[in-house]
Amino acid sequence: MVLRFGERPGTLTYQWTKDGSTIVGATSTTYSIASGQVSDAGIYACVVTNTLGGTAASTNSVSAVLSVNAGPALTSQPASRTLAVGGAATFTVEATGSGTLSFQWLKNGTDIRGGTSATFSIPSVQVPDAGIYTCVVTNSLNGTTTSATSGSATLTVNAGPTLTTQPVSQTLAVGGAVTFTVAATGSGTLSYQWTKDGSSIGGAFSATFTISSVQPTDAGDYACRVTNSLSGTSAATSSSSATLTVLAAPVITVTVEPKTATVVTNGQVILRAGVTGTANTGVTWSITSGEGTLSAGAPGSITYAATGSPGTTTITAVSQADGTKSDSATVTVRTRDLTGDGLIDVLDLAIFARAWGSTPASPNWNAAADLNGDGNVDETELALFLAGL
Ligand SMILES: [Ca+2]
Ligand SMILES: [Ca+2]
Repeated sequence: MVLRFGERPGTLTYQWTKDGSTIVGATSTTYSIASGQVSDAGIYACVVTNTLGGTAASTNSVSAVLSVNAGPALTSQPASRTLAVGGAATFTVEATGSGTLSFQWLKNGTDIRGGTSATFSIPSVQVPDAGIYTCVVTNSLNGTTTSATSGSATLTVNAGPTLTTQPVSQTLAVGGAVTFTVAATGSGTLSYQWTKDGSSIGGAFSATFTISSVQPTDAGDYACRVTNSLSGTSAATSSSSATLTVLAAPVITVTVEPKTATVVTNGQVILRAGVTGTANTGVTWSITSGEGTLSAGAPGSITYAATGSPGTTTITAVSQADGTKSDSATVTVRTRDLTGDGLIDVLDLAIFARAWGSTPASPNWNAAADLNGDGNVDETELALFLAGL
């Protein structure tokens, strides 16, 4: 800055003042301040004294006002913060300064396009938004500009855990056990929530989820949502989906042949059980009503002996693979003792003879005499009767 005062006749001396006080040493026509400071602001004037012929006369110059553009001062700094992905970030500076203030936000030292207000906001924070944010505040005064840079504010983004193991799709039969597993890394304590077809599964809060006995209704898409925590924020990452396919259970059937049979007491009949739908075709035979004995035969067959009283006997084969599957045969046991007196003799033969050649439509039909149950009384009955004598 240079102040200059016009020259006058005679011997002139000069004394500069600031705010009315003498500036020591400032006795030239010009007064310079090499590096203006805020404290230099004030009203400057120069007292000029004219000494001519032994007389002195002084004149005060017109005052000059020196304003100093001290630059903006930041009164509030932006604050660092941590947000989960999707959160809203707002950084704010407050500054004072003469003239007009303008703002320019920077991320990692690079101007942010449009970031020209005292407040800079990111409505929905994403991972790439993480970084260091600063604001340069500039004031403009009488053609001068001065800037000040705010402190740094760090934006940390909690992006959620990283899944290192994804659940694997599995296929198994009804009744099997299935376990889905995830592994994840992340800050803080990780928490887990398994979902099936997008809906939360009650109690499924571990890194593994097990179904000990799979049912057809368990089929679906399974995933795990893993949540971490960081500086008071929490963020979740969902695993990929794993499909559980449940194979329909094979239908096990048991078929006993023959379904019905008629034998005379002490006679025998061989029953067979066919099993489908399972590799284990074994059955367990038992007499479920009536009398008689069973003796093992070839695999899948049994020999029933009508060792008891005449009547009806039910023999049942139960699948060893599935105890709910069974089939039965009904055996009618007849006796040669048609009189019921405990003897097989000529009296029984007489009854048998009366029914000889009959069928159920015949007047002389006697079902008890049809010893083999085939609907007539003929030579077969005769042979069976005689065999018992
Ligand atoms: Ca008899
Ligand atoms: Ca017959």
